[in-house]
Amino acid sequence: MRKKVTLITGVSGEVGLALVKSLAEAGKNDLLSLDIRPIPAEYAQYSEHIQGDILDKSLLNRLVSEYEIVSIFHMAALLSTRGEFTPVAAHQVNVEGTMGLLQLAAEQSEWRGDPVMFIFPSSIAVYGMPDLETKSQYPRVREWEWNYPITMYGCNKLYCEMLGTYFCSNYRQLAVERPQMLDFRCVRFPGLVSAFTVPSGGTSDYGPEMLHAAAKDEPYAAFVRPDTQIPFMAMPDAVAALLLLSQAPKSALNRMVYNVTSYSLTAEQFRDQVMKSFAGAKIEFKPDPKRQRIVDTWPADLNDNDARRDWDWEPGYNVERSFEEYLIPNILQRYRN
Ligand code: AKB
Repeated sequence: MRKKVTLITGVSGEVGLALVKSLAEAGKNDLLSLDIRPIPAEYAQYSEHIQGDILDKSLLNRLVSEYEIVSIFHMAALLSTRGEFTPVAAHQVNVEGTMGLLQLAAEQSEWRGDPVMFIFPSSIAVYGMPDLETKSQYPRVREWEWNYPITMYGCNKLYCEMLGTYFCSNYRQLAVERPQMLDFRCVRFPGLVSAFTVPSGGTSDYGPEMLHAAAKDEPYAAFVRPDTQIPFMAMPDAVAALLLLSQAPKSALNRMVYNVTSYSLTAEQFRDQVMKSFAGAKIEFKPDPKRQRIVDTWPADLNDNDARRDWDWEPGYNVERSFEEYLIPNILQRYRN
C-alpha cells in the first residue's frame, strides 16, 4: 500500500516554509515536500523532503508510484522581477511545472475515484492597470477586472488559474465517460511580508526589504516612488488563507479563484510603519523605472468580498497588529540572535 501524503512543492520558498510549519504544528503528519533546494535544517522535522525539480517527469512518476497523493499545495514559482530576467525559465517553472502537477493530480483523481485537492497561490501580478489614473479610479479590483498582466510571471499565474479551472471542470470530458476531476482552489495574494524570511525575485519586495534592512541597521533604497500603493498581507494570514480555503466545503465555493488581502499602504506609509519601531532607519526612495512600471500596473487594493462570503476569510492582522504583534517582535528576536 502506498503511503497517503499531502505534497508541498516549493517548500523552501517563503510561503512554503511558513506553510509546512503551520500544517505540521496543526497535526498533519503526512507531509511530503519537494523543492529544487534542500529544506533548511530548522524545518526538516516537519516533512519528508525530496530535493528535486518539478520539471523532472521521471521524479513525478516515481512520486506517484511510491505515494498516494491526496492533496497538493503547489508553491513553487519564479516571481515577477526574476521572471523578467529569465522569462523562458519562468515559463518553464510556472507554467510547465504547474501543468505537470495538474496532470498528475488529475490522473491520481481518476485512479483514486476521489478528487485530489490542488491548492494554487496566484498573485496581484495577474492584474494590469493601464495607467495611474485608472489605478486610482478603480482602487479595489474584483477577480475578473483588469486581467491584463504585463509580466511573464503575471501571465503565467493567470494562465495557470485557467488551466486549473479547466482541469477541474472540463479535462478529458470528450474522451472519458465520467472523468473524475481534481478539486482546484486558488487564492490571489497581495505582497506578502514575513518576519522570518526575506523574499527574493519579487517586485513587492521593497516592503519587506526595507523592514529587514532597518532591523539589521542597514541603509536601504526602495526601488519605487513613495506614493506607490499596493496591498500587503502578513505571512501568517497568507498561510491561514491557504488552510481555510483547503478546509472549506466544496459546496460553499462559488468560484475557483479568490482575491484575499489585508491592508493597502503606499511605500511611504510602509516606511512610516517601519520608522515607528526603528526611528533611526536610513530608508530612501530611488525608483527603478522598470520595476516601478510593474508595480504601477498592480491595483492599489483588492476586493476580497467573495472569499469573505464563501469561506469566512478575514485577515487576522490589520496593519497595526501586523507590525506591532507579528513583524516587529519577531524581527527583533531574529536579528538579536
Ligand atoms: C512578486 O512581487 O512577484 C510577488 C507577488 C506579488 O506575487 N511577491
